[in-house]
Amino acid sequence: MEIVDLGNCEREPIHLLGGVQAFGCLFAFSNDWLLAHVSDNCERFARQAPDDLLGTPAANIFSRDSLHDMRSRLQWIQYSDGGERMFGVDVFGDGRSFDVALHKSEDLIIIEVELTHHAHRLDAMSVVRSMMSRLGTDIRFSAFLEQAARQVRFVTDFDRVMVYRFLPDGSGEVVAESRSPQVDSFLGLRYPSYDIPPQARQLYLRNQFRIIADVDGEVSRLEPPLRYDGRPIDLSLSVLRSVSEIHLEYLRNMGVKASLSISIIVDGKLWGLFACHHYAPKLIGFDRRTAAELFSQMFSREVAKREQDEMLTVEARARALHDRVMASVSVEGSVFDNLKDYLEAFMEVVSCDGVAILVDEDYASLGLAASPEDVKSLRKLLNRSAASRVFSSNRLSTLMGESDFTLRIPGVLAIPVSRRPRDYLLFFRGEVVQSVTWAGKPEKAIEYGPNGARLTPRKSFEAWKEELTGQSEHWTRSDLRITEVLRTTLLEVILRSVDANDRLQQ
Ligand code: BLA
Repeated sequence: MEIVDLGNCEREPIHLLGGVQAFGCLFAFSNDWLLAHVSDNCERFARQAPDDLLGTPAANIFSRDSLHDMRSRLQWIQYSDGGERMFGVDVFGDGRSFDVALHKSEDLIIIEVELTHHAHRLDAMSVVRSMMSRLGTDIRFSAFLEQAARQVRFVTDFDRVMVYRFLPDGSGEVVAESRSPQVDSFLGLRYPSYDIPPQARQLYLRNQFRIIADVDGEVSRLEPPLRYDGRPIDLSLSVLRSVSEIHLEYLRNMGVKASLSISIIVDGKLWGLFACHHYAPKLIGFDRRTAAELFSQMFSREVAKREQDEMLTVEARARALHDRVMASVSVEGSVFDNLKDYLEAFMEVVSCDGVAILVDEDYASLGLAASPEDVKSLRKLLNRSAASRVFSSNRLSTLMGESDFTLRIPGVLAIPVSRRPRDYLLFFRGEVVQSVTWAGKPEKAIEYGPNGARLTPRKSFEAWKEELTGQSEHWTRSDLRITEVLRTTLLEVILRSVDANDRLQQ
């Protein structure tokens, strides 16, 4: 049987493609500032062909002042993983004005230049300041995201700006949008995780801004293509990096001619992207791109703050419950007796359809309830999972098979109360049939070419509806945080109950 390996998406070496988008020029210098590589479009910039430039000192290529600036910027780079930027510089000493990005790639000094966009220059500082002030902090989250999309459209002038948010399974959804009236709405559409492969997500944490000025645009190759040690040049931090052909095909299939994407990073993780589309080639100046990137960084902090505030509110509620329970725990009561009176209170702090307590053979429940037999089979599953860990699932049938029980109660969150045989406080959630609209049927398109089978971007993005059944709402980070607080409550109740000694011995 032929084994088809479809890892081509994951393996695409997007940082080693050896080219830049032709609107800018890349110079790579050795440590002693001799030109080691240059993109083959250099004549338009430095007015000399690659062969004339390679091996020459930077002082023969750049103006004295600009080289002086570059050298001093280089000192800062060692303190960060990013790069430095300079705007409106007369790089070649001939009166033309360029914007410059500077970073290190291993032992190479990389200088990227592009012509300054004079037509729509902007003062990035004041623009970002007013963008932030327009965001508004006391509005609902959805309105806040929409306002952010509007601000990014304001500064980039792209046809469609989306806030694309990653979901726990790696797929993503357009959660906010601002668009020109001429283009369709993508709001609410879902995209599968392999549309943005893992190495791309990894890279987007380090390099937070990507521009594809023209999906059919020219690519300028680096000359020579390989480093002195025979390896390709790592272009991870480049701002002009040419983009994977697979992804260009994806955008062409969508009908998009230019794209921008800006990372939204919350708590060190890629939370989402501002994804921007334009239906004609579009290059916006480096100053505008920088303003949009800076805005995204400040916006990311605001998202983190909102998530943190929500967590604090949730924790405060759980702590209040803790205090209430602890104030009235009876030292004469058993663990079961002490907990069963609080089922209603537990249900108030965790959003759920039912709650139950299972201690030895004693079982009490409130709201949506599992039968004692179902709960015992659930306990078998729970006892097999890691001790003292909170267990959660929003699709129990994947672990226990389909049954009346797992279809009726697909969502379970279980907090272990003791060690062996384990007792549990259980939260249940009923089924929620979710209708998901995918942008195109998310099936993997396999194509057979000279190198065997490979995954290709899908050709149709026509909305495709899927009804997701047999699952409950996801348990969120705040749900899990509350259960952490409740675990401490449970531990203290156990310590104070009459059967404490028995339980601790187990
Ligand atoms: C990269 N895929 C990307 C990027 C986005 C998406 C935003 C970042 C690059 C950019 O700025 O355009 C996907 N774009 C989307 C999504 C929306 C959007 C989901 O606008 C929703 C609105 N893609 C595939 C398949 C493969 C693939 C099957 O569909 C692999 C075979 C690969 N996507 C792929 C690769 C990159 C990518 C390799 C990296 C491109 C690069 O940075 O060089």
